[in-house]
Amino acid sequence: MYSAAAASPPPRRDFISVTLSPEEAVGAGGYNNSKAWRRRSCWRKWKQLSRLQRSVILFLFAFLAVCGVISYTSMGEPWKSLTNKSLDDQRTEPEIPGLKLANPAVLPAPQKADANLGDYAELSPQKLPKPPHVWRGPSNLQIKPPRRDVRLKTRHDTSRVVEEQVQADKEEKTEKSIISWRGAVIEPDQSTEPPSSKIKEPEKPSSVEAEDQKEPVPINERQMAVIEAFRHAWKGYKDFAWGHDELKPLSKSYSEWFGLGLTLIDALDTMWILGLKEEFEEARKWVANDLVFEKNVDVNLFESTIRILGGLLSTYHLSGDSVFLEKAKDIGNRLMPAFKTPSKIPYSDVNIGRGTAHPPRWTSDSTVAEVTSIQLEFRELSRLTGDEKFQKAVDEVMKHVHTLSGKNDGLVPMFINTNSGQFTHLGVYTLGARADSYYEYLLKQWIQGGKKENELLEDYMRAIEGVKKHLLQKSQPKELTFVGELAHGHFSAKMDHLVCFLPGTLALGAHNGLTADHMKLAEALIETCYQMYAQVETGLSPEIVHFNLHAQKGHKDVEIKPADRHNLLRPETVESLFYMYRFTGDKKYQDWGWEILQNFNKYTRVPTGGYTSINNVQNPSNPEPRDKMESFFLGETLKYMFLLFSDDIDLINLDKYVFNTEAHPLPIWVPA
Ligand code: DMJ
Repeated sequence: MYSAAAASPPPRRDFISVTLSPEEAVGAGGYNNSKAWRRRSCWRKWKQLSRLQRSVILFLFAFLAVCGVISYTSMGEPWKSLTNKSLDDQRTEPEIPGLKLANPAVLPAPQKADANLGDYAELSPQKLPKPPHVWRGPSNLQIKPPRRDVRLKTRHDTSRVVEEQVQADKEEKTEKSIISWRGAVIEPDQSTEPPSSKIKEPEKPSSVEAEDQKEPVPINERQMAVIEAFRHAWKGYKDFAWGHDELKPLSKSYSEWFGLGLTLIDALDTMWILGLKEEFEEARKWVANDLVFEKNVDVNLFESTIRILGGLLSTYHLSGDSVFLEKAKDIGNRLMPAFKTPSKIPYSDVNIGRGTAHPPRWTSDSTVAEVTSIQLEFRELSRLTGDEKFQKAVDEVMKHVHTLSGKNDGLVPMFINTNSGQFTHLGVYTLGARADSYYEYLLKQWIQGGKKENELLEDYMRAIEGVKKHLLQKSQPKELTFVGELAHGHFSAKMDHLVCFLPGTLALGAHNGLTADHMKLAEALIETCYQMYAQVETGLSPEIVHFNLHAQKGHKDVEIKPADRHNLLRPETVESLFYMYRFTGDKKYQDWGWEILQNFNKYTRVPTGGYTSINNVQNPSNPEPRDKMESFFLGETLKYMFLLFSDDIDLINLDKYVFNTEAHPLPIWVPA
């Protein structure tokens, strides 16, 4: 209300009550005057009140103050976190450029699955089985936890609901901070904590949620061709190498590495995904009855973890059959002596019968990629068994490596000493052999744990910046972006085929909210990896290429040295093609993969069964078969081919599963 009195302040302002908008007050002679005047007026009014009236008002003020304090304590943390968030933004932005997160964690706990393996009909390539969990996967392993109010209405049993409620309340109480990388929110860290010291109830894989039981997407012709290729490979293995590590398809025999049926175990989940029920059943029987780890044999910790432990765990998740979990626990326990070293950096080799471990004969070093690429599997084993020791051992390795000096802008050397725990052979940096999956597992552990373990993300982002700074170059004449190597300050234009995991990993990171730059780099690198096939006479990549940095008449981008022209049926390019197709939908990636499959068929297929590595990708008339089918051809290469040709994003949904480095899908964790 505006009054004439306000226009020129009255001489006895004490007794006049007016309400002014600030503008009015300013227009009427100044806001400060008006404020002072109001203060005095209030004080006089207060004095005029009776004692009782004053007490009542004071009591009301006190009551409101108490309410205010209570509501501040419940609201305070989020506010504090938001403040920390912007501080963190300022602090970290210059150090890790380009990091932008979009999708925070999505993680439920697995529930019980009743695998009814006997239900499938006979399978033929024309008529594939329709197990919904094949096409959808046990997707409730990783579906977003419903909001708490909604959660109560789901079809869980009562005790589960109560457990969830208690857990949710616990989570709310323990929430500490929200950390931000350039404006994106990462939920508070829960999963980095090792599992509680007492043995918990084991987790179980889940049955399929009703809403996930959609009609399967029909298999297309290219997928049929993959199934045919798998069956051909499997025929060779079954006829000549059953229960042994690797098929020698030409000599119709086998080779042993660990003597643990490596190819069979590596191929289990591929058979499940391809819908090869009959083959799967037969292999399952072998696992149940003939797979024995009580053997006086030295195994490589890394290889047996990614192929055997990883293969058993993923097959357990897909099938729900506890025989695979039992075997996984057995091998997991037998590998643990590797961690008994002065530095807790594990030895490379373990005798799984004797329970002893040792480094290779010539050194006390372990390979960096090996000790840092066993984490997804051991962490999952802890989650499933409730036994913290597995996760504790591998987390300790990551934490230690995180703190080590000797890195070059996030790039790691290739060796680490098991006594001192320090990097050795400093100054050599590669994304290829001996370092490759270190980078892959930084990102994938972060995803597995629900995007909360910030040290992993920090190391990953830093490393990719290191790659950009030190290892990226363009070739001539096609200007292909490639990842070279650095040795004591000297750049080498050498790139292993192994490095072709990188485009897929970068794309996966971008899909999980990291910077779009990573996707751009992924697109450039997958083109390069494809050219490593396309520019070669057989259309198959050699093990290693050297890129031309300067244009020379009659020279392509890719040069191959005689010692490097073999092809081991490796998966990395097909793996990255799969990620690229999933995330972009660009059919050229499928077409490139299709070309590669045809060339495998043309140059590596052995008529009597199986596929073979070759010695010379440059000689189409005689590629020189090596007489060996590596287990990863069935475990990885054909699996990624099949997934690449599929248009069903729920066929191993990448928001629910993370692939280990041997292509075994493991669930992304969800808070219980
Ligand atoms: C596989 O055992 C794994 O992919 C590993 O990470 C690298 N080498 C082979 C495949 O090339």
